[in-house]
This record gives sequence, C-alpha cells and structure tokens, in this order.
Amino acid sequence: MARRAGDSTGRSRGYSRRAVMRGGGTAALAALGGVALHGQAVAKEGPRPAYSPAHEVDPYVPRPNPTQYDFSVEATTLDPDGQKAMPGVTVNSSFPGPEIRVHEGEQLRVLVQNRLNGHPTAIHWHGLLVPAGMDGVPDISNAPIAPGQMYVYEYPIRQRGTYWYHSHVGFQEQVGLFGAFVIEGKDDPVRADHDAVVLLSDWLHRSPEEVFAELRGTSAGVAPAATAAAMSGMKMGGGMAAMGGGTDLSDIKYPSFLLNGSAPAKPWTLAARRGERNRLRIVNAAASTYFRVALDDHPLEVTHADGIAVQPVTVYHLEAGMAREFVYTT
Ligand SMILES: [Cu+2]
Repeated sequence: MARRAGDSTGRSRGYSRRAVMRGGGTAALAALGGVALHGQAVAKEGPRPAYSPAHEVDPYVPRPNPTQYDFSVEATTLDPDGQKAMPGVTVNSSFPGPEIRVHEGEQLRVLVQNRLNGHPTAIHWHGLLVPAGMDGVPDISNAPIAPGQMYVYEYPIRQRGTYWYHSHVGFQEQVGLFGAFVIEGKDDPVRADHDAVVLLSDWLHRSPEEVFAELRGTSAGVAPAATAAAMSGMKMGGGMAAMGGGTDLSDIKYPSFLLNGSAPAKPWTLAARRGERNRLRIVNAAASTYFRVALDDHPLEVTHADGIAVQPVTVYHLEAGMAREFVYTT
C-alpha cells in the first residue's frame, strides 16, 4: 500500500546522496591508489569490478559495547479499538513496537529474532543513513530473516532527529510492526518540558492482503470522494477527538485511526500544564492514510521535518503524508 510511496521518498533521498558521496570517494581513492602503487602518474583506466571495498564510503566497523536492543518478532492478536480481535505482528509483544532512543555518534545494535511461524521478516530503519546491508529491504539490501533466525542490525548513528522503523515484508507494518526511532543531538537548541512521540496509524478489521487484492482488482473504478480530515482536535491532557472511519484518498476504508496504538475510545494522552513547552515528535506510520494534525486552536511551531531542522514556522494544522515525520513545539 502506501508504505511503498513512503519508502521511495525516504530512501531515494538517502540513495542519491550516497551515490554522490560514493562517486567522490571512489575517485579520490583511485587517484591515491595510483600514486602509491606505481609511484608515478595515476594508473591507467582499466576495467573496474562491479563492486569493490573502495566503493563503500561508510564501511561497517563493529565497535565494542554498542547500545543494544533485542527485538523478538512474534505473531499475536491485537484489538486496539476494542471492536474486533485481529491477527497482528509485534515486537516484544508491544504495539506499537518499543521506542528506540539513541544519541548521535553512538553505535546501535539491534538483534532481531524472527519468531513468526513460516513467515520471513525484515526491519527497515526509515530515513536513517545506514550501510546498505543494514537497510532491511528484502532481496535488495539483504535476504529476509527466515523464521527461527536472527539478524544483527548494527550501524553507527550519524544523524539526529525523529524517525521510525517498520517491517518491510508483506503487510506486517499494517498489522503492528512499527515503532519510533529518536536520535538526540548533542547540542539540541530546543528546550521542552515534555518530549513525546506521537505515532499515527490506521487499523483494519480485515486482512490487508484481501484489501490489497481488492484495490488491484478495481483499479478502473472511480475514486470515492476523499475525506481528508481524518484527524483533528488532538487535545493535550484530554485525549483526542473522535476520528471517524472513512475512505481516504487511497481508497481504503479504515474503521479506526490510532494514536500511539490507541483508538479514540481509550486515547493516548499527555498531561501538560499551561505555559509548558511540549515537544511532539509526530510520525505518520500509517500504511495508507494522510493525517491532518491539529491541537485545537493551539499554535504549533514546526521545528523539524523528516529529521531535518527547518526554519521554524507556526501553523494551526498540518497535513502529514505517509511516512512523514514532523516535530512540533507548542
Ligand atoms: Cu519506510
């Protein structure tokens, strides 16, 4: 579903930048190699292997005592809106998955054990600059993790900001396998009394495979009128206003929309006092929903978008597409 659109956004940025860096690095290394090996002018251009270590600009170098997370991927039953128990896939029985919170400059290791029965898995670190073999995209960056197997994701944290992770296999993301990934910077200028992640997602009462098959089979149909305002009126301390189900721009009728895994009937809340500054790290972790985020009539100062600090801008609501991340301070 829209996870693909989201991924192409996140990854293409990384790829293009990496490609640029790689090109420069390779040229420099080739020039140095020519001088060192031949003691004269740069070596003649010859056939170059499709891949050599010189092409790797950020090689994987294990370090002792990395920050470690243990992820156990399991099949489970989830009923986040209290309306229907559905098959889910979770990390450590947690929905959403455990929050990863690290510091810029650290080395991170995540041991991912696949305890699913008969299904592979893989975890993609959305928006993170990781070595190719750690990117978690099955059959592109590495093989999927087979049932009963463990994969060790390990990489240096070379950036800061709010990101997220999700399964990159089948519809595991839609049914629960996603979580927040926060990287704290060394000299963060934003001071806040509260710092909270808000993961927005959509929830089905049917199998996503079935929905996807329907979408593909009815592609010639006329798109229903969009009801874009899926969410509005998130209230500090008072939970969020009801978010009605409906068909969005992506033609999927979702019965529930969730905020940190909770439906409006039993909402996630954040208690805050008047005058406090609250940092909300908002991630659209939905498979196929655009969210309009507002906090009653509170002004929201957007400080970061997709992990990057931006010229702060004050808004009263903002539309968040799939896989987008914004940081607000209010
Ligand atoms: Cu992604």
